[in-house]
Amino acid sequence: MTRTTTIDRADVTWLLRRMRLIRQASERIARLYPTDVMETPVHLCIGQEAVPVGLCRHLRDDDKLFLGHRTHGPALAKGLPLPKLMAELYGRTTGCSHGYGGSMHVIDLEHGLPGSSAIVGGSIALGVGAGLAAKLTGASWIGVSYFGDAATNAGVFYESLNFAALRRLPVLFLCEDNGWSNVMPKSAHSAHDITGVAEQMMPVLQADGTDALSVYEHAGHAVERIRGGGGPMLLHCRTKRWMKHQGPERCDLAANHIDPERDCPIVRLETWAQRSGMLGADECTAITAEIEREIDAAIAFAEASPFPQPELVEV
Ligand SMILES: Cc1ncc(C[n+]2csc(CCOP(=O)(O)OP(=O)(O)O)c2C)c(N)n1
Repeated sequence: MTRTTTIDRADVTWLLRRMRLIRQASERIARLYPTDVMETPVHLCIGQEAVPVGLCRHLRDDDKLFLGHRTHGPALAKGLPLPKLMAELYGRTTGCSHGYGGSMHVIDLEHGLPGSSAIVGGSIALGVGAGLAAKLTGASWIGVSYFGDAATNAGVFYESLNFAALRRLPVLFLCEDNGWSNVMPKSAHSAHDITGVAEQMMPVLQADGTDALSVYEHAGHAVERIRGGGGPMLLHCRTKRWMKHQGPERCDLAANHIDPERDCPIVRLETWAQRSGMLGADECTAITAEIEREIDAAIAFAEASPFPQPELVEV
């Protein structure tokens, strides 16, 4: 692969801002969750922020991104406004799914989020459908199927890759590989090599999913090629899950070989941005403070919003 993706100050600021939004919102959710104000299970993505932001910097609003159960990071990276996510978690009518969906079912058509699936692997064929629709109608969007490593054990993974490859559809398969299926390590849940399987059908790129620059660069190549008519690709991003599978608690980081400095995508990007002179330390601090205010406002919005009333349910 040739290294041609360029990155400028606006890109770096965007990547850092969105990662901070995802991290700080997740930390706030984790703090609030035990108080029972949220009407939904939550699958947080602390430590995994580099993957969604590196991808979504290259996506347009009309590109269709299909998610699984761990939605918050990629949905915010794609443009879902934080107040709509918070209101959804609080089960309020102003939420992105009108308070009926919760954390695992986020919809925002304006920002290319047509739906997400709590069924592991359920998002994979949907991205292929979006790619097929683009091809049949002449639309220029691409479909993106976003899934974890365990989803590749489902039969729909193979069927989707096969169909997309046969029809040369504009689809990106994004595997966010955190090495876990709930409490089961990959060695116990999967007998295949994800990239090896995909390589039989399409070009595969591998990015470091703890490094926003690596994901940004590889996703840039993939999206450019797919949009240019090159057919589907798979981007494999190995990353680290800092949280327990579900809920507000962290894993034992040391036991999981996670170093919160070395493996932190935010520390990595901030360090690089400051060393290379792209951003100053004061700018990074200002981003953190701004986002705390955004989170306060999003929570106030959610708290002030009504719950859905029974008469709003259409029969
Ligand atoms: C078809 C199906 N089987 C099992 C489950 C229970 N389940 C929910 S999340 C999960 C693990 C998914 O792991 P992965 O796809 O790698 O995503 P991650 O949670 O690591 O982000 C399982 C087994 C489910 N939701 N759907």
